Amino acid sequence: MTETEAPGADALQEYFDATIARDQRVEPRDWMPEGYRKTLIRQIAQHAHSEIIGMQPEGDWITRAPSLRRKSILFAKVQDEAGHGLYLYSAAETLGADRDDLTERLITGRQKYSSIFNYPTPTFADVGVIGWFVDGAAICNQVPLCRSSYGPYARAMVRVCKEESFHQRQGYELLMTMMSGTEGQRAMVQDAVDRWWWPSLMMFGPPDDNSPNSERSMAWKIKRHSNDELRQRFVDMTVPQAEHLGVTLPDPELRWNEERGRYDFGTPDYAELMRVISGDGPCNAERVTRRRTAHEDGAWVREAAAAHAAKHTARHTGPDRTEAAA
Ligand code: BYC
Repeated sequence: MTETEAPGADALQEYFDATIARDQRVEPRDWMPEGYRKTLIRQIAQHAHSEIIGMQPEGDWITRAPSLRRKSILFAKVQDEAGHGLYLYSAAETLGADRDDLTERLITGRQKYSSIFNYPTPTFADVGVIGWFVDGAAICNQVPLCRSSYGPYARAMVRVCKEESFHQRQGYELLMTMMSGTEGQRAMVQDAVDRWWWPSLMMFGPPDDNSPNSERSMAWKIKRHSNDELRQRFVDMTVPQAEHLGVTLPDPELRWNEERGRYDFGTPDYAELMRVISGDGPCNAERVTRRRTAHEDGAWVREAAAAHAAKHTARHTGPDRTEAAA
């Protein structure tokens, strides 16, 4: 190929394949196959929506936190999740997605978000268990995404994971405090553990033999490990933490497998996962309605910001300012 000649489709594909094979990053201005772009937009948008909808179950406890310390910790945690959503929407924009369009798809039920946020949070122990299980699962799933092949997504994950680790410890510390409290508090923790364990295992997605996107996403190195492998890592990490805390995980099949050097565990109810993903979970309607209302109520802020930006642009790009002043 001469310097002036534009590379053909085969050469572009070859360059892309070599970038993936060498474990290098694909960047926004690089050529990429349309399927790769679409898969990334799908996953990143779902991930962003999960962070934003994920503010609701815990956010419900901000006004009812039992002390000023717990309130300020929870406030900061929920605010971090908003930040994660914003980095991720920005990463999706680098692929040509439009943020308004993504929001529209979320509030009209055309794009997914994580199943886990469709479960209720009836007690303050849920805040602790979400930090421990849900942020713990997020760490297992997202640390490998720091090595995802798409640069902006991988880089966003670095900070997100640091914050999720902090959130997980926050949740665990809250539960340790409750477990050293009254009988009633200990029962509240065990009840929250019983309710969140199986939905947390479902966060990792359907089993590998029923995961239509995994093979392609792993070949492109968007995903680095399969759903089942990450679920297993989460179980292996969490069982000793449960023992230390003094709670029982609600799975009679859970036991150490000497041969595998890993825990055996029961099968999550994947029919329930599919029901929740398709919109029929305990809180799906409530979560989406609340997000839609917040979006509509915020219309005046977007209009004001757009009017301000237009005024600013006109001031700096309008007719010569010395002429205008004359
Ligand atoms: N919930 O072929 P599969 C957080 C969908 S927020 C809903 O295995 P893939 C936090 C899947 O999208 C963290 N949908 O798909 C925030 C696909 O549907 P489509 C959220 C699910 O993409 C606040 C279909 O089922 N984390 O940490 O290869 C407070 C078939 O699945 C779910 C992320 O978003 C589910 N659980 O793998 C605290 C991580 N599972 O699009 C914490 C990034 C599957 O084909 N995402 N589906 O119609 C991923 O790693 C992957 O997208 C998944 C699924 C592992 C989730």
